[in-house]
Amino acid sequence: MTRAYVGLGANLGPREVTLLRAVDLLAAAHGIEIVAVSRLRETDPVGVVEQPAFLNGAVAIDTTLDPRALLDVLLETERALGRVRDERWGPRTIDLDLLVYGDQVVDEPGLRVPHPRLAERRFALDPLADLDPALEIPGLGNVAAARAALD
Ligand code: GSY
Repeated sequence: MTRAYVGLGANLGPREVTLLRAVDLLAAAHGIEIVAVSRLRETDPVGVVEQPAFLNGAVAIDTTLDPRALLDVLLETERALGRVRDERWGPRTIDLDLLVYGDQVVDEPGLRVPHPRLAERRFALDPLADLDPALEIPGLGNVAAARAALD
């Protein structure tokens, strides 16, 4: 069993309903147990700024799935909630990012863990701090230090 952390984001449609539905779908997935859900925060868009505000959060899970199988569940959950992958940095009904998977570092086509932009994303680090400020992110230090480095 591995403790992993998944980022939640949405900036189209009924954002909170969609994010909570995503948590329900993950809870129902084989090989995933929900450990805790962070606060959901309204955040300004990063990257393409001319788009609606996001609602962001994160969930801690315990999983028997390997990182690739977990990613497949996240992508399937996005599809079930109506995500269409068109514009890379554009608005989305739901975004599920595999942020951290235990102490593992994965660098494969289509799958990099820890998430390669985690260090620069306050909208991802703040929810992780809700869940476990002492969490060690491989290659980055703990969550509290990563947030302090952003200040
Ligand atoms: O995968 C990240 C999607 N995204 C976000 C987001 O989730 N929150 C904020 N605040 N800005 C973002 N820009 C992108 S792309």
